[in-house]
Amino acid sequence: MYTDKFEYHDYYLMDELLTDEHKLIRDSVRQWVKKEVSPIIEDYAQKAEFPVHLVKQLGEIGCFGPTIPTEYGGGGLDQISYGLMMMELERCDSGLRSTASVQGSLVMYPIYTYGSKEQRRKYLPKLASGEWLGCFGLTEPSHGSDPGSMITNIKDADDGKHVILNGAKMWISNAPFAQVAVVWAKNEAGKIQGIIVERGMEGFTTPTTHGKWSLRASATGELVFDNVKVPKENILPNVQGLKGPLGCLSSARYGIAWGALGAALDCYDTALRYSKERIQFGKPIGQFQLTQKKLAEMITEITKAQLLTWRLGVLKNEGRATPAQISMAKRNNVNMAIQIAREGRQILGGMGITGEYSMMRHSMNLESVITYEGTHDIHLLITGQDVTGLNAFK
Ligand code: TGC
Ligand code: FAD
Repeated sequence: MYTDKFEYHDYYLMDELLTDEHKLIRDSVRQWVKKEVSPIIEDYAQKAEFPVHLVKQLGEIGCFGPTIPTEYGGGGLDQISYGLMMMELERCDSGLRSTASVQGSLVMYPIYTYGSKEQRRKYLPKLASGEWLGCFGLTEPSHGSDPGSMITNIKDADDGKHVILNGAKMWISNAPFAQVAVVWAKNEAGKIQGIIVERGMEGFTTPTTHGKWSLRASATGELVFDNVKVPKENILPNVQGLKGPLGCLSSARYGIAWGALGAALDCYDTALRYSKERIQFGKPIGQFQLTQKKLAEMITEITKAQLLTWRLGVLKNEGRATPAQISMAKRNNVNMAIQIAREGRQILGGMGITGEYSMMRHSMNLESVITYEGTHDIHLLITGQDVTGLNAFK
């Protein structure tokens, strides 16, 4: 069974940049992960099962919507607190962080930011507590990197009090267990709008996606809408256009930048410890220069990413982080983590491919993380557009 011996690595004394409250939040999530999740996560991943019992606990420890104001059940915390939480969850498993970042950034955030007072009151407290789980439907079978071309649509129904929703979303985290879906669809004028769809509405189904080699402890599914009659009051009133879902992605991608740091730290910590314990040719493998090169490069990349991410958090707290800055951090950190997982697995030799260690699970999970919320190349093109002023997408 995988055991959690994790020790934090802080080469540039970044803890000095955190407040006592930040450290308390980080340490309490770490303790919860160590006690409740680390002992079971490998088993759930091996069985490709979603540990649904953790949803309520994630709510109880404040991981759902930590930056949402307390009057709606959120934590009222700053962006660095949110980031630190995502880092601790993902150092255990990217799927665990996915559950929390979808709920907070992709479901609660749009309801809070674009929703009416009634929508906020109805949904946010239940989502914050984990009583309800939510999902976010943007990607479609034929429209992934280019969500603006979506075909899912809403049409006014006869009585004017409802819309009829048709279409399908694919690759949706949390979908099979979600009570609530924030879905993006085009209205009759061709404008993208957000609409809250509830489980139980006739014509709405959420088939599970099977056969994943990645994010096996996270539930993924489709959202299928076959003439679903949805009350008009479920439309998010305060946004139209692609900037609605992309605004949510800015929040979630920011959380992923922190999350990827967690996965990288866990892989580095595991590889470092193993390199000091494993003896070959009469000495610890950590004494060989080639192993030291790997470890030295890992901690260098982690340290650079820690600084990048912390600065992004400060800018986000000040309301100054741009979508392109967030793209840079998401892209850099996930790529950094995937390289470290791969190098780290090599340090573990054959043991690295087993569930005795978290390395291979991180490695496989990060293949999804480097793809969702905008692929590695899409984020590169966002940076390219930002620095040149020239748009590669159009
Ligand atoms: P474009 O014309 O560039 O932009 C349309 C409008 O949106 C604005 N905008 C943003 N607003 C807020 N935040 C951002 N990050 C924004 N990026 C752009 C933009 O200013 C414009 O506003 P306006 O007022 O002029 O209308 O749009 P485009 O169609 O050319 O697309 C650009 C592109 C390719 C960058 C974008 O579509 C994109 O990011 N594609 C990647 C798709 C993606 O990330 N999908 C993620 C699906 S959700 C998911 O994966 C969840 S996984 C969750 C988990 O398990 O953790
Ligand atoms: P495509 O868009 O078909 O891209 C295929 C390849 O083409 C990629 O390498 C891409 O970089 C490249 N490409 C595309 N356009 C260009 C271009 N202009 N220039 C250069 N290269 C390009 N979506 C949701 O809405 N909600 C969720 O909760 C969610 N959860 C997910 C969970 C998992 C496990 C996974 C794997 C995906 C999830 N997604 C979710 C979907 C995810 O956001 C998409 O997979 C992602 O945006 C890429 O879309 P695609 O898979 O259709 O790939």
